[in-house]
Amino acid sequence: MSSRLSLRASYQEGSISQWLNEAEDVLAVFEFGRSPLQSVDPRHVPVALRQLGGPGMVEVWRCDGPIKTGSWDKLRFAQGEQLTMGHISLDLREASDMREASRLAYDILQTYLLQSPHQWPLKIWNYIPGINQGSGDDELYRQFCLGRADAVLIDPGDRPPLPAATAIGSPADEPALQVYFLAAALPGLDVENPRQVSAWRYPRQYGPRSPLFSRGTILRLNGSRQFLISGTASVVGHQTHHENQVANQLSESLRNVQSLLDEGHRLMGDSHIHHDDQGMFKVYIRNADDLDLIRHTMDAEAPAKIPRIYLEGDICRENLLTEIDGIINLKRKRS
Ligand code: 3EB
Repeated sequence: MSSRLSLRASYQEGSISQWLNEAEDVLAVFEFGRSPLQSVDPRHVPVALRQLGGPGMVEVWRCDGPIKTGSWDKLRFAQGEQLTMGHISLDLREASDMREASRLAYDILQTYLLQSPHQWPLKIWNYIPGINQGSGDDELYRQFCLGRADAVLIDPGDRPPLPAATAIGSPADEPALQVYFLAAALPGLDVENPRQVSAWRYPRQYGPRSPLFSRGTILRLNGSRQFLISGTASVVGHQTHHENQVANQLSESLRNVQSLLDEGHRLMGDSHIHHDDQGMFKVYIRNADDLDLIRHTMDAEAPAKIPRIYLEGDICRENLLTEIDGIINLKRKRS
């Protein structure tokens, strides 16, 4: 049986207008190195992080159509038959602080989802200007987590499915907090990483409110399965490993990704599925000078067939130098 992927995500050359105008199944086109405030179409998502090394690629998401687009409060969306992409960018010059902006973004996101046919976020990407500015609990990342927790209504006795997530710092002079997501009619299968403490259970030392995300979710549609991997760093247990050693941090992150994929297989009970075929990685790098070392490590240790791009971005803990996220398409082996 050949199952068609529900989300067809790839890195492509070519201009955004070409992708927006010449293909009918485009759910989103992500452009790097441009302010999110400059979106020209609901399907166009400019991301402030600069792409490092190599030809400028755009990220294209395609799915079964027809694709309907629109806006809802400050959110813009594109809705296919089974999947929705939505994005919000809030001008921080108009907000009192990061906590408030984050709460507002998540309020809008949740209110939108409640009335959407695709109510369940599978993964949320957060790009936060100056993420490490401020010290202790004033750090903008911690303030962002507070605002997110203010908005996200979770009964402490409950264990609702949490979306996967990425939270990365954009340039400090970028005016907009950006949140974008992929959502579907049913929740994904949550996967936690046995090597890592679940982020929502992090101890107090990392901030007043824990980050609310799962380590990964598996999207199951049309017989296809896709693993949406959260931002994965050199965190074992809850602690940063390999401080100041960028290549070792990336190796540890890749071990975490592998462990997460193994756990996903275990949960699905699918011994006949292998996963190194297709997908994409995004590698986030704090210091652009580390690009060569990072690239070398990826070439040596990550599956060669999976395309990757490198983005300049700060990681949510000052002592983390790199992080990786991605989408892995789980393919059935012929039996
Ligand atoms: C970590 O393991 C790294 O706050 O949404 C990764 C993915 C991280 C998502 C988030 C944070 C977030 O804690 C940081």
